[in-house]
Amino acid sequence: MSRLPTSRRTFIKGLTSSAGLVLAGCAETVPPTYGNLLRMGDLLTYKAHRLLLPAQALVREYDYSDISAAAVIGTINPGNSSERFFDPIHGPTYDRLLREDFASWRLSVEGSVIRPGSYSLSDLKRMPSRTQITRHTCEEGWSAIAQWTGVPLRTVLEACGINPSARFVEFYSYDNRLGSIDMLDALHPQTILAYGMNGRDLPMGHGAPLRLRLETQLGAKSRKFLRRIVVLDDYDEDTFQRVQSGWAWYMGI
Ligand SMILES: Nc1nc2c(c(=O)[nH]1)N[C@H]1C(S)=C(S)[C@@H](COP(=O)(O)O)O[C@H]1N2
Ligand SMILES: [Mo]
Repeated sequence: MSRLPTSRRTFIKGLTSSAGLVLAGCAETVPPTYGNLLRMGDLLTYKAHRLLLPAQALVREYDYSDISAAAVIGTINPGNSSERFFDPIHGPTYDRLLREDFASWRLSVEGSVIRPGSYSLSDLKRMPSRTQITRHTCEEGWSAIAQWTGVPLRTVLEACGINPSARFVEFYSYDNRLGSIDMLDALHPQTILAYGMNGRDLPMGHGAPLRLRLETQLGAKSRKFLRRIVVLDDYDEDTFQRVQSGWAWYMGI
């Protein structure tokens, strides 16, 4: 057998060691929304991304001097009943938690995991953290650079022990928004559950007490005001459609 050039060999070796586990779980070349005519855009962007990008390529990180004021968009206060995505059940809970500085707030992690559990903010802050300065790109046409600090989602998922059959992660917020991502993005090193922004606690408008930072996709996928994470073996189109029909599921950038 002919020898591969060194760079090629290293690349393949890297793939089998670090990303092998991830690829084994997600050997899909079509997104889970495949077959739905309204979701044709998902197929194109998903296929292009998954074929062109190495599985765990990092997005660009910036310097302190690049930090800009990030615009607050979407829900600003989930506890305010005049917000567009106000949730009649979880909105009032958020209002109470906000007034007590999130002391009794817990993130629940459930679904296809060996040890479902709930985590306080200090539990999450005790885990290894990651700080990154990245560009947030909103599908509405603006972008901003900010510094985010949090715990890698991967660390939390490993603490709960995801089942080998797990393929998606769903995020529930205190406003009426829901989002899901696949395991490849969930285990990406820059996918973090952020509790800090620009060196301070995450401000309310930007998603206090905890938000997702999903750097590989458009801003809308970085869900704010998290309360619950559910690990899924199968894609749950029904839940997704009910909450937000008309949007692309895969928003890779
Ligand atoms: N729960 C929740 N998450 C959300 C939103 C929202 O309204 N509710 N808006 C999304 C959109 S469209 C964008 S662009 C970003 C905005 O984040 P920012 O307010 O920190 O700039 O949050 C995303 N996450
Ligand atoms: Mo957005």
